[in-house]
Amino acid sequence: MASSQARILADYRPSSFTINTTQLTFELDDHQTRVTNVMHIERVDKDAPYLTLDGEHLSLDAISINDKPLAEASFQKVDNGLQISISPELNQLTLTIVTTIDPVNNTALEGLYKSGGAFCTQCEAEGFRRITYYLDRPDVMSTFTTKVIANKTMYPYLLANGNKIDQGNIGADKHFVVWHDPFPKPCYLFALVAGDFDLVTDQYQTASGKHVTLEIFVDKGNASKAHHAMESLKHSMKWDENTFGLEYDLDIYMIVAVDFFNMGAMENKGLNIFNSKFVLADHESATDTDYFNIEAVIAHEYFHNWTGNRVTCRDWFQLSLKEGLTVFRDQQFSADMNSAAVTRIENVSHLRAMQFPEDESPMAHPIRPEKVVEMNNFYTMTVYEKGAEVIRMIHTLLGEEKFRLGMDLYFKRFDGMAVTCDDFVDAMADASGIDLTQFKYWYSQSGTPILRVNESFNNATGELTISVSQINEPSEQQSVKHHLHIPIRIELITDHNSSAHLLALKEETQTWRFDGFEKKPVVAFLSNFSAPVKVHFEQPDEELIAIMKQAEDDFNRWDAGQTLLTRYITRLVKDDSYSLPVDIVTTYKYLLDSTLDPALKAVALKLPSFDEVSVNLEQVDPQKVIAAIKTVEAFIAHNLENELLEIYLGFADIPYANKGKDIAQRSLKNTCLYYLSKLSNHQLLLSRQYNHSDNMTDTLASLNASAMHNTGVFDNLMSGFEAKWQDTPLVMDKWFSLQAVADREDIFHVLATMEQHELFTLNNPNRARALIGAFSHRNPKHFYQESGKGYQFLAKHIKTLNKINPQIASRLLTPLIQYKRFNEHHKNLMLNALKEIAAIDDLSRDLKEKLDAALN
Ligand code: 7ML
Ligand code: ZN
Repeated sequence: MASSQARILADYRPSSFTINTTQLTFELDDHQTRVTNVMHIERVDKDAPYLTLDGEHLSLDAISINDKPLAEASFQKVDNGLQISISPELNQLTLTIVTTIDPVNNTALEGLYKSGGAFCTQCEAEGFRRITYYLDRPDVMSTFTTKVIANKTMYPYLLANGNKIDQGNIGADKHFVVWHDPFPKPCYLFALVAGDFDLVTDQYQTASGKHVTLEIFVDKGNASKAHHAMESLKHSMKWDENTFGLEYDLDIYMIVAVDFFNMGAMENKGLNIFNSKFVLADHESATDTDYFNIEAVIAHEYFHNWTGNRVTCRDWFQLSLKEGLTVFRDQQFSADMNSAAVTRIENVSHLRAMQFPEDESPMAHPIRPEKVVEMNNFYTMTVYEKGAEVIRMIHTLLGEEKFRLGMDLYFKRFDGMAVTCDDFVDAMADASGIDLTQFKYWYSQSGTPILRVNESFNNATGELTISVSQINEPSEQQSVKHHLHIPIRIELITDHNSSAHLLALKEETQTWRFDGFEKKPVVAFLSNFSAPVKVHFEQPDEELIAIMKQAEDDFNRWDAGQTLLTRYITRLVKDDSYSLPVDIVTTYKYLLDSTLDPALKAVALKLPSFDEVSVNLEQVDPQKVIAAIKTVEAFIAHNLENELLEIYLGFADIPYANKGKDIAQRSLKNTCLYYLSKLSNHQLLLSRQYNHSDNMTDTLASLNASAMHNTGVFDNLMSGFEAKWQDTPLVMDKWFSLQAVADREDIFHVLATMEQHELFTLNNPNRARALIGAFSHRNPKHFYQESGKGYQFLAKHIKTLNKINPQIASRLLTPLIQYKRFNEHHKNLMLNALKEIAAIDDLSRDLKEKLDAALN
């Protein structure tokens, strides 16, 4: 039984032993893979009598010290590990451990497992302990040599970290390869892959002239879908050289795409392993969003080579050290490679929809958590996305140049080491001369701060006064919260121009004065979303409209529109007879007619999602929120019919191209289609677009609109789609998701049919997410049905997944543990579903931690 002891940040102690070198030999077999692990170990703490190694789901075959088998009395199995007594005079030793593991039955997909026909590994955070007994903690760094032995025909490629140093045959049908990674690393960065693949290769020459071989391994027949990934990799390598002066450090960089993977991808040194959905793309099977995401994930994993691998985390509480920083880096890269404004807008709406609710949930935690039961539960929106916002604030406070000096100093001080978030912030402060002492509270406090803004204008003196208060609500974990150091960008907009300012809020309340105005300027507050906060600012609707039209910063223009729309939706939630003002329509007409980038027009037209609206409400009545959003949607569709149709038809028959301009036009065209197809007289556009489409973006847009508007053609189009794509699982995931998000009365019947579909299996995380994840996150109308059937449906699958794959089960639990924000009726229904899950026996550590927090 998994132990559910919490680990505490304050209890951190360095390891009593180090492992200087690790030699692994894998004799691969479906059910009985033998792992021989030879470690050169050194005692650091002279008084330590025991060496305690981590290990789970292992069967121990042999153990020896300096080639002498250990007597039974000198070691014992303990909870999730092995305790070995080391005689006091033995300060250096060679420990050899042989274990057997069962990759085929490893459905948790942690450690060594089989994905399709290939062996592969996932060790972060604590999966290496399912491969062999080890000091499975990131501050124990070792050089790894890995020998892989397997059948030659079934597994022609045998891969591990580093450089290939030897290979040969063993008997008639086996072969072996030996890999050596010269960079000491924690075991969570270990990787092994064995299988038969198509290989796409390329070359990269670094700024200093080093030649690097680039290899991408994909399932047979998929080589033509790996080119975008390869281009993205080369762009990432160049970008990191140009932006941070960081070059790649090994002779070879390998990426393997696998179908069974819990997360997006993994940065194992020299051998990244990817969920195939973040590698494979061609325009017939992948959308513009898929292309964007592949580029971002390839970049993210590549950037980890410096922020994560060369400098790693001291302990898992410091996860945001590498993840927040690497997400910030991949966001900056994406902004440089695509529309910077649209990229930023999408990052922010993602944060608001996903991280803000998490920060109000029973699992709320600071970006550097202080208490962890199951580490897998902390790969969160908070650690990643809020973590990236915290790095971005440092970037804002320091400016581009000093931020670069800080990064340089960080690598100079800590290359090859396992360090803390404090170490990072100290490097930033020391390099820039800027005091970040108060800023560090961003690492230790959970919750979304609220900024309350007041303004006043003195007509006689022409002076504008802005005062800002910060509210950091106490939470269960933290009863007292400190004031934070918050960078606030603003724009002051007059009839003639706009000026930008950066304010640093450090006190509870501060006031700033600006003079020289003839009449009151309009304040666009929190330009570019300069801090991850909520803003309470009673700004007149007309001023929001002025910002939408006139602000210099594109983010501000979008954000003012979202604030206005959220207001309309909220008014409708309170009073469904509220009659919507036409201002928004007039403004949209103005914007649509302007020369604004079509991609920005598209995001401006997109309404805030159910989650974005709900997170700003005291108590959520979900059906009212959904009805209000639909009312605004219909209002826009009716009042902008002609404009939307004109734009739509203008872009309708442009052949596919993969350029920024084309992507932007498709985005606007499909937003228009979405609105137009709400009107019965334009629903024919859906099957017309579906039938004429030469790319997946347009195909999916027509199907999605058809699903959301409950149109008569949906089932028919979906059958055609299934017939065409039934042999391409990644595309069928889109089909499963469309089935799951449809607005139809028989949705639970549809879901039940999908579970029976021959391609559907809960064992594959992508399939599980495509159906169950999509239903619970992207079909609020039916997930939050008054009947509670949505919660029951989710609970049923979580119970099944608890045994198959606890990590995926735990991720899917997210909407249920946010029950506190909902009205009594829904709260009770969700609580019942949670209690039902909590009642099963053999509850995984992952689920138990969250349920304990939610039901406390
Ligand atoms: C974030 C990852 C994990 C978990 C990937 C697993 C990773 C840990 C791994 C941004 C882009 C792509 C993937 C992820 C992500 C949750 C999210 N180290 O590299 O962070
Ligand atoms: Zn990462």
